[in-house]
Amino acid sequence: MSGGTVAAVDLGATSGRVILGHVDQAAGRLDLEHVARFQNGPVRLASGLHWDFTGLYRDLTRGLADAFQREPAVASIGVDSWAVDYGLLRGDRLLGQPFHYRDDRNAAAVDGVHAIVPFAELYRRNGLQFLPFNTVYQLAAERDEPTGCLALADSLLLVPDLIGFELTGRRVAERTNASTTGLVGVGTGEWDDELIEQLGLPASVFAPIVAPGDSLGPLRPAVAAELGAPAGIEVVAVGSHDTASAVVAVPMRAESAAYISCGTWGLVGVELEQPVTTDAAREANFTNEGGVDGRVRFLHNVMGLWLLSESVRWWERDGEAIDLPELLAAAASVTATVAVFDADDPRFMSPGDLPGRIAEWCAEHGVPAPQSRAEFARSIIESLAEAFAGTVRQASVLSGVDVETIHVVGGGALNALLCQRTADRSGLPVLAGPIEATAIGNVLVQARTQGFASGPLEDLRDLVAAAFEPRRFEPRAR
Ligand code: LRH
Repeated sequence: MSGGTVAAVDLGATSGRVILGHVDQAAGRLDLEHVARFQNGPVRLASGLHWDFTGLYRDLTRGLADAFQREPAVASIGVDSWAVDYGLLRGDRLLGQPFHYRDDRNAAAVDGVHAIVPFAELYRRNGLQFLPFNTVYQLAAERDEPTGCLALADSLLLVPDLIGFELTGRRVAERTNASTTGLVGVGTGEWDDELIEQLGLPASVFAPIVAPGDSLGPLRPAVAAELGAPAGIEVVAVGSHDTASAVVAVPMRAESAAYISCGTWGLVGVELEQPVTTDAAREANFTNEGGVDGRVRFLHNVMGLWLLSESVRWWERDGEAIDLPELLAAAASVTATVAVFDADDPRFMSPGDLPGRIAEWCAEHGVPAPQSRAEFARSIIESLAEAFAGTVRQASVLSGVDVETIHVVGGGALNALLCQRTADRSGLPVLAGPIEATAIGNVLVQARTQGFASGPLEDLRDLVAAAFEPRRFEPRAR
């Protein structure tokens, strides 16, 4: 076995990137080469909050063209993105820009779905925590809208699968991401046709499920020509749910560790071999999402760095530029006690005046609201650290994993204050990094398909641990 290079397209809610991964497991080599980075974000149209899919596709294909220019010997391409959102197709034609999961059309559909299949029954079948934007609720909204496109569509593809389709012409549903729709059986990993029928959704739009590591086949010739890619380059399904890819690259010992994949969201949980769908897990709103190699991502969504990025966006709305490292330094030197609010409160989900909503939460709960921006930032970090610590404790109790270490991966691993306060509030050491865990997980699954690496996730994680030494935060007295 020798090494080689693959290209990872990793799309987050605020930015996307194209990264080359050079892997040679036998030689202990795993390194990343950043090729392109571009903005992403919601676009508000008359019909609601959408993603600019065509802009994203343009940016990622430009990035891939750059990647092939730098490294003509790229062996394959893998794509991951945020979960739950989809595009509808009629033939090859995309029916409109995909909706953004923060659009509020979903809320109205929730009761209708639960009237047909009560939540407890839904949880037994799909094992998913309640999030108002799970695809199942979005599709119920789409089905009921007079202008909804579901009735026109002959296929539905989640965002990474939609990109895979544009690149190769092949329609598939990658399993880890399909597991976030709410329409996949938690025990079977296959579409739950009975549930789909009960909800009055058209079964024929769902594509065949494939597993991470499966090949989607070569690029369409026109795409290969546009990218300057050699003929025959294939697209490989990775853990196309970004969180599934991130968990692949957590350098942990799963029997004694929890992870926090911290970006826009803080995904806090443990990796299991079997799902936990007990009443207690349902009541704590824990999810059993599909992981790579059939593992289970038993976790809960905490609001994450969205609280900070959306506050900053609000403060910047009149054109003022805020320097994030400066704001975080000011937050670290706040000595006053700041409010610790419930970071899980659904009022923080939609875009807009987040500082105002934090102040409103404080007023309702009789605690003094932060005053300065530094105090707001500190209050957000303390609230996230408290939610992270509490969720790790719950994950441990619900799953039986005796958690000794917490791994923080993703952009949040760069936030030393957040990592330290998570260690302090949990009483456990925090190991921070890698920051690009999602891209690394994407790269490693492709590398295994290409024969540049082999073995179970544990072997891949050994490679990560050696290549990206984590930064350690010891818990201090609070
Ligand atoms: C993180 C994430 C998360 C989902 C949310 C929609 O990027 O994929 O796992 O719950 O976005």
